[in-house]
Amino acid sequence: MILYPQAFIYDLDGVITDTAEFHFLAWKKLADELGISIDKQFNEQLKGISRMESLEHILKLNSSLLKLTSEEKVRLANQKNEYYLELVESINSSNILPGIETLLSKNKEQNIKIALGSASKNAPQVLDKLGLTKYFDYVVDASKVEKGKPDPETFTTAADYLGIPYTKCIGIEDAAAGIEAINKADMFSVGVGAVEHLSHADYLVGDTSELIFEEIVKQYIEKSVFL
Ligand code: B16
Ligand code: MG
Repeated sequence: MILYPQAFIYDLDGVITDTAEFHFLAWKKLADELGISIDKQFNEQLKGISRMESLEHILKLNSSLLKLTSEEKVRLANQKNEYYLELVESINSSNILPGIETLLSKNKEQNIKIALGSASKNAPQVLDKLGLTKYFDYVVDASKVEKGKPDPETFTTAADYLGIPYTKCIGIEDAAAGIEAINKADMFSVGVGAVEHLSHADYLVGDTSELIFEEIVKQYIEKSVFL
């Protein structure tokens, strides 16, 4: 029997909108203040992981900072979030990445459920600013899970809420940790980005404008048939 997908679960940063750039700029500002230099290559490992885990990765670059107390670490993470919120303050629907609203409309048209699977505590707020909340049947953000990506919990929590088997879900991600989470959840993974980071995706596109509903479903069905 050919399986037709029943839910699409979207990552937020780097898939729906490019706030990934704002996360980078906010971390860079904090890192500069700590005398640590980070670049975009380093930033790839921060994509999709939680705020505190990202901070720990940055602090590892200067061993003298690893002994900071947990209170000091929380203060630094809050500071980064303030920088981030200043940057996202001005976003609106013009910041939706190409192809995304068409794909969401197609999902609705085909009665496919839509969920968000984001590691960001700011996800509901960002979705609102973009004017996209109306499309989503469920939103999973960092407050709803115990284990972040690459653990599958973000994606399985969304599917469980929607009552849809994992094999009938398609997850879309721009981060290596996110693709790993989708694969571990036994869902079909769609990667957006470069093959050097996302070679483990079931289907890979270069950017969001290439996220064509019919093509994603075709790739999903082909994989299901060969299972
Ligand atoms: P916040 P996603 C992730 O969002 C970002 O990719 C990652 O860089 C960020 O550290 C994480 O959210 C936490 O974000 O500080 O806003 O809670 O890609 O899973 O949508
Ligand atoms: Mg992302």
